[in-house]
Amino acid sequence: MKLYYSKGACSLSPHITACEAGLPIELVEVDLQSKRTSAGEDFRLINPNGYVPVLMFDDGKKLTEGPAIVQYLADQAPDKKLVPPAGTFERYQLQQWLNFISTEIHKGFGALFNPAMPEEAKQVVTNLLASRLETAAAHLSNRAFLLGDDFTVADAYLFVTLRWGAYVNIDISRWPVLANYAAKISARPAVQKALKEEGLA
Ligand SMILES: N[C@@H](CCC(=O)N[C@@H](CS)C(=O)NCC(=O)O)C(=O)O
Repeated sequence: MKLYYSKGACSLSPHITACEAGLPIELVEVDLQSKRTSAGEDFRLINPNGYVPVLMFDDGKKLTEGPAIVQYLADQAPDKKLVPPAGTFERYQLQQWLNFISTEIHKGFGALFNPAMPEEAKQVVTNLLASRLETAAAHLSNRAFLLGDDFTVADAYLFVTLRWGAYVNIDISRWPVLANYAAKISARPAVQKALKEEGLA
């Protein structure tokens, strides 16, 4: 399996998941500006949308969209309990969080990274994003991880988005709960492995 990724981007979430699951994956770096892989391939032939992550299987099948990829990877190592079993209510709660992170947090940050976004619009997005981070902080105020006592792929994803605060002037330390949560996740050996492999630790 190959994971097409870009340093520190949302593809870090499936990368962390693969490390947590102990699954061997080949990493292929993508330059998101030029849309070329490190091997010089045209990345748009791999994902016409031009974005990471992409999980490519040895038989040529592909999976895109982070929330789908992390669930696929986690399901390959059920003993690691990175996702609740399919069909349980907890699995839908996991999907609720993956969707919330994707649409309310990830895409909020994404807009702030966009150099074409006018300053006034950035302020609107920043305020909305802060209210969504407030929701996550309130939820985490009385539990260790999003689903309770156990780390799941939703935590890997939220952690990745929280790292972006520093780049777009959203100071996560404003929410001590989130800062402590991110520090705890960052210290996990599998997370450190993924960060090192992307040259981020
Ligand atoms: N809907 C996709 C969005 C992925 C996405 O936003 N990827 C960003 C990096 S975090 C990207 O590659 N952006 C480059 C581009 O869109 O040109 C998913 O959830 O996986």
